[in-house]
Amino acid sequence: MNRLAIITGATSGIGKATSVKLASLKYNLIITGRRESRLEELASELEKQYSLKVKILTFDIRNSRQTEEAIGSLSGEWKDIDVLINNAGLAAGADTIQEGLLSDWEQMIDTNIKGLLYISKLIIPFMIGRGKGQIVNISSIAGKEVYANGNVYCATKHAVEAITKGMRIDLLKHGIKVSSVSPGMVETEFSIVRYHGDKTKADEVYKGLTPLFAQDIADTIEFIVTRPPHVNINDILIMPTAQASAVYNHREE
Ligand code: NDP
Ligand code: 8X3
Repeated sequence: MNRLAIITGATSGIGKATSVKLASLKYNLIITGRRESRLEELASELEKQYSLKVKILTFDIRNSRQTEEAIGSLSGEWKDIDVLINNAGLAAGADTIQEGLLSDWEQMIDTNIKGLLYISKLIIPFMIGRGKGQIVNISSIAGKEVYANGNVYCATKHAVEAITKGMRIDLLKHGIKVSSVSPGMVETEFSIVRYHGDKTKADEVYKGLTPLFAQDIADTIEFIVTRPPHVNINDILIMPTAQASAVYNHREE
């Protein structure tokens, strides 16, 4: 029987690449995000290519009611979720603490922390009921270091680190594995979103170096979910070769 994974933020970047990777591993999928047409397109591609079942759930993860309705709509075998990939997230803005916008802060806190908690709280009971499951939280180098103008984004990813550790402790007796993946720079829509659609600023982030690609993180997730039952990968910190820390990069002129 196929395993089942739910991936948040599957419309783009790491979530989309992970959906394709898990489809290639013969998982049935529940893919989520706000951009429905992208979810529909991905679902139909994956169903065609891998002959598996894909369900799409379109909702804003910042909204607890929408999240409850979406997960509440799952019935029968769609509740038998083996793997939850908590990926939906963003950085909004790159301003000093004194110049940052409240709206950016709220968006990051509501998505990266509260959204991750809302969906986890709804999925964990299914896993406890089955006495097994695996949660992979997408954190960041920003969950381990704080860099200039990273303030609130870094705080949200530090929170993801603490939540991951807390989940691992509380879910220990239920046989549920909990991991995190903490990437450095990955070229996705992340920087376009961070700079509110300014493509020129976004391109500057990756100028003169080869960043990670979404596929690299999907490969890392593949490693995590294919370990044998007695092995849990707690955390993987993965960077481009041209990045040594949140602040040290090597750029070719
Ligand atoms: P993308 O912008 O390419 O993808 C972000 C995904 O999150 C989209 O599918 C988006 O879907 C979803 N999302 C954002 N807000 C919401 C919301 N309110 N409700 C539902 N879904 C939402 O960025 P990445 O793939 O790079 O980011 C994925 C994760 O990786 C994030 O948690 C990010 O913090 C983390 N990360 C990224 C790094 C990078 O350098 N790119 C490095 C380290 C960590 P939609 O807009 O359709 O709702
Ligand atoms: C995204 C990577 O370096 O912008 O989490 O914090 S970074």
